[in-house]
Amino acid sequence: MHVGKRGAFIVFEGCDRSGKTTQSRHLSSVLTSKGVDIKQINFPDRTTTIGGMINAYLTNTQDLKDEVIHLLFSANRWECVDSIKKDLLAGTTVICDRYSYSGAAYSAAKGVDFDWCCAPDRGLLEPDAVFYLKANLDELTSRGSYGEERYEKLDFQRKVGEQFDRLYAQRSSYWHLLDASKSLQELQDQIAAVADGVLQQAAEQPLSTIK
Ligand code: FDM
Repeated sequence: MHVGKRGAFIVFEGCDRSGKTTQSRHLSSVLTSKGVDIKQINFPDRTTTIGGMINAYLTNTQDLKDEVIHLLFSANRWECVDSIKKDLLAGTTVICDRYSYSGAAYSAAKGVDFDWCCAPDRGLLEPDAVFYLKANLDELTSRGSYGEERYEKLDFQRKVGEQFDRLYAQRSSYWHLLDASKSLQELQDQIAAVADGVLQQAAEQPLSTIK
């Protein structure tokens, strides 16, 4: 049996272009430089068979019913649950770019029932902390136009933002709201300050699952 302290499960969420990828990579390198064992992952994981189906959908080469793609996104997380758990129990901190909450926010933004959207992810590992980069959509578009993928449209991103706000309101105890319009440096400092406490707390707590 492993007797050391477990790693923390840290998730970054937010609309497209809110800076999640930049900030999650930066946190990984800051913690690595402090000697923390880190694994960086992201969802969707497009490298698996299910991930390939998701990629075909996102790049508009295949159409799927809203419910079908929703369940594929969830299955893509379920296929990774054992490896995430193994890493955490071995003491590795897992930093994840998008997770279950993107699943609910993007599908609910299309009009799929919110509770139905949350149901398939019950039982997945619950993060110790979620950094929610809340974007002012008008400011984000000034960073350049959206790309070519299916969801990269301003009106849709607004609806996704409303769903993220709803998720945040229900989970504010472990979600950390960040203003994505702040400078990279300000955000990095804010995240690093919270992360230290998250790692310490996680080490003392058992893993929990999404209810
Ligand atoms: N996305 C991502 C979903 O719609 N559901 C999910 O469960 C996840 C994890 O996929 F538009 C959407 C969010 C985004 C797209 O994400 C691809 P990246 O981060 O741009 O690869």
